[in-house]
This record gives sequence, C-alpha cells and structure tokens, in this order.
Amino acid sequence: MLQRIHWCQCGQSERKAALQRSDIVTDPALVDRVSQILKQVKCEGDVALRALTEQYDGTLPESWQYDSTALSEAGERLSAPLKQAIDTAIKNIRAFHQAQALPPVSPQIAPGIACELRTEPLQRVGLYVPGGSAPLISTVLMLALPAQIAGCELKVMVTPPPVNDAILYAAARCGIDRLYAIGGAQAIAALAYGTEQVPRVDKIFGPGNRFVTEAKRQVSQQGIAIDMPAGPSEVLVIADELANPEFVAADLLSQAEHGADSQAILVTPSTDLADGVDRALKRQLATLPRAQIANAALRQSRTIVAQDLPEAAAISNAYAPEHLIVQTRDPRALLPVIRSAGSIFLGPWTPESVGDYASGTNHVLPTYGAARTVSSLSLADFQRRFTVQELTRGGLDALGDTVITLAQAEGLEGHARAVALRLSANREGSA
Ligand code: HSO
Ligand code: ZN
Repeated sequence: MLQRIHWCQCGQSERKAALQRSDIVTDPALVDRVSQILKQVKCEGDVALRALTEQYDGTLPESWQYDSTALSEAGERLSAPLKQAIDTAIKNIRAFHQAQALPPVSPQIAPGIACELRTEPLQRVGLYVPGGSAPLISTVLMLALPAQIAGCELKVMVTPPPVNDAILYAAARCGIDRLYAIGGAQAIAALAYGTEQVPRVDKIFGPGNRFVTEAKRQVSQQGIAIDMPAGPSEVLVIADELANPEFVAADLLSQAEHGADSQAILVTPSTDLADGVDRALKRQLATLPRAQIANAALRQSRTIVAQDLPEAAAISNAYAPEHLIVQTRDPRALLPVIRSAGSIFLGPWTPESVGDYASGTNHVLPTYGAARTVSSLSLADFQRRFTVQELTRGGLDALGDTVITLAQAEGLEGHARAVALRLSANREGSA
C-alpha cells in the first residue's frame, strides 16, 4: 500500500530522496497574480474586495461584515452538542495558552543595576481561517484564543464566504471583534493595507491555500509581520511491533485526508507492523468519505523500515515533521533523543486529532522542515517583548569603567564620553 523503503539499504542520496517533500513550485504566474491582487486592493479598497470575491468565491454576501453583536447571534442556529464541543475545546485551549504567560523577569544584576524583560500584547492582529472543503472551526480557536489571552486590542478575522454558523459562534466565544466574509489573497491584502471597512493590522496569522500563502509572503516583504511560513500538512509516526496497526493507519489517514499534498510517513523497525498498517489502511480507506483525497496523499507517503528505535528517531529528526506520533512500548523514553518536531503525540491514546481540536495545544505548526527553527504557535506570537533598565548613581559608578573600556576598544569615543561625563559629575559631586 505505502511505498516501502529499507533505510539500511539506502545510500545517502536515496535517504535524502526518502525524506523529500513534494516540491513547492513557485509558479511565476501565481506570484504575478497575487501581486496584482494586492495592488488592486491597496488602490481600490472595498470595490476591489467585491470584484475579487465575485471572481473567486461567488458573490460577496450582503452582510459580509460582522461586529461582535452579529457574531453572538450565530449560536442560536447551532446544535447543542456542537456548541458544547466548541466550549470544551475552548476551555482546554484557553487553559494551555493561559499557562504560557511568562512570569516577570526582573533580576537585580548587581547593586544599582536593574534590568527587566516585559511583554505587551500586539495591538491589531489579523486572523485568516480557511474555508474550502472543510470549514476549520478549530483554527478559529487556535488563532483567536491566544490573541484574546495576550490582550490584543483589535482581533480581526477573515474567512471566505459563505461563512459557516459554527465559525461565527466560535469567533464570538473567543472574543473576535470583527469578522469579514472575504478570503484568498484579497483578504490578506485587506488586512495588510486596510480598506474603507477592513482595519489594517500589524501581524497576520493563519493557514491558507497557495494564494493566501503567497500573499502572506509578499506582504511580509513589505513590513507586515506574519506568523510562520506555511506548507502542506504532514505527520510522521514512529511505531514498534507492539503498536496497534489500526491506530497507526487511522492516524496516517487523518493526516492524508487534509489534502492531496499532505504527507504521512511511517517509520518502524518492524516489517510485520508495516504489513499490518498496509492492510488496515486498505480496509479503512474503503469507508472513508474523503478517500479520494487521502489516496492521493498516500501516493506520496511512505514507510521507512529502520533498524531500531534510535535510528527511527534519527530519521524523524532529519525530516523535522510538523506532527510526530510515537506509538512504542515506552514512548516517553524516546523523547530525549527527539528533536525538531512541531508537536509530539505520545502513546496509543494520543491521536493527532486530539491536538488538532481540543486537548489544549495549538495546531498551527511549522511545516516543510521549518520545525528545525520555528516553534508551534503560542501566546508569545501575539506579544512583543522589550527590556527596561535603570541604574542608580552607584550602579553606574561601578559599571562605568567597563563600558568606557569596551566603547574605546570599538573606537566609539562618543559612547565612552556619555558615561565618562556622568562619572566625573558623580565623583565631583561626592568629593
Ligand atoms: N492537522 C491540521 C489542523 C486541523 N486538523 C484542523 C483538523 N482541523 C494542521 O495541524
Ligand atoms: Zn488535522
């Protein structure tokens, strides 16, 4: 079922190819088109938003703007179990992100020298929630809750029309201030430049299709901050001979159903387990509603047979997956040797789905190997850190000569004098 690769039989280039992601081709036509869309929205504002929405998403609905009152009415049309599920997910995600608040950092460095690290919320944030084949209610929670907890003053959400009631309800419950039924590159442009109706924001968050990703890339070069580079979603599962092949197959499929460009990789020392997973995949695919998408994704997925679990961990480290699921006899034992994974799911009772929706962690994660240097979305992404310092007269007296020596070593006499004249004022004063 899955293409199988035996790691020990591979040379360097075959190993590299085994961990290859599908190419993200920067299509010059797409780059051009997105650049035109950005310009059009920048120049024509809401008129452009209407025209572009008509071109790409059907018509812009009469009510394409929702303030907090309009949002709060959406709940009336939603089933009780769905509202309950959204509320439970909110409770858990809020708890995990609230716990991320940094305690104040204000060490006394030396007598008379006080340094502080403070945080403040970003003021205006723009949150993109994809529409398309699956309305991502959970993405509303993952973006809006940390923004709310951070205390961002203005939280603007955009999502393509038609907007699902559950998205509106989730937005209301997470304190979204304004929501606009616009999507694609035009929505990113509206957030980046502002239009008559849509306020300009300082930073744009959220996943999206190729247009959205390219638009975020282009506006980020114009000085608007973005959360992280986005690529197709991916999972790597490390499983040993004790893993349940049905569980493993289900986890691979939950990733594969996201999109034809998703990637699912199984790394195992057991060919028996690999065989079992292949059989389970076939069985489960037969009744999966999105089997066509999942099948396409599985065509670029694979099983890598490793010699042992340490080698499996090394393979995972080399791939740097967005999600890593570990289903082994003692999953926590592997944790110390695992590096560069966006989010790690330990043990048979921790499918990726729980983190996607409701356990509390964020599902906006670095893809395409970015996990080597980029972290999962967290409270800190909605905050800015800055430092404060204050020296007393005595503090400067004690540190002054050090600074003067370093400044002179750099040939920056002006810096040295800014200290030296205070020191002499100080010493004369006390003489
Ligand atoms: N697995 C996706 C998030 C998601 N899954 C949303 C279901 N809904 C990327 O982490
Ligand atoms: Zn998912």
